[in-house]
Amino acid sequence: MNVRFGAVLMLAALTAGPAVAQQTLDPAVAIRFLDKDGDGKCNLNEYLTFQVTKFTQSDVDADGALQYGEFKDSLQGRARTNAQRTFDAFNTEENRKALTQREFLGYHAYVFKEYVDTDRDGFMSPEEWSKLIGSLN
Ligand SMILES: [Ca+2]
Ligand SMILES: [Ca+2]
Ligand SMILES: [Ca+2]
Repeated sequence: MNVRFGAVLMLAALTAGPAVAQQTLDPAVAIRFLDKDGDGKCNLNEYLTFQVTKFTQSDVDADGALQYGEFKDSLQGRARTNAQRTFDAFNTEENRKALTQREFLGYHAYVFKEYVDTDRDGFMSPEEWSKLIGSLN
């Protein structure tokens, strides 16, 4: 999968409203992009691999951690509204001024389990992807 497609996916997933995302990106295509081990499904690790990319993109000053503003900018919709509470809850390690990558991934593992994988089978299905995109609006 090329870099340009990744960028399109990222934009569709993270910045577009549901209507735009549905026009530009088939959920099955999104899952295929995230599916690194080729089993046709997106598990937690594959989801977190995607979030590592997002962490790097969101770390604007490239100091290896997300300051509150950087973290907030990485979120959409309701998650963004709750950014301060999330930041405080997951900011538990020694660096208290910013989220380390481990803390950031801890947050997204929580999101995957609580909000993405709604049928709790351990994978994000195309349907669950669609719901996630819809909820970002
Ligand atoms: Ca997979
Ligand atoms: Ca930073
Ligand atoms: Ca699932």
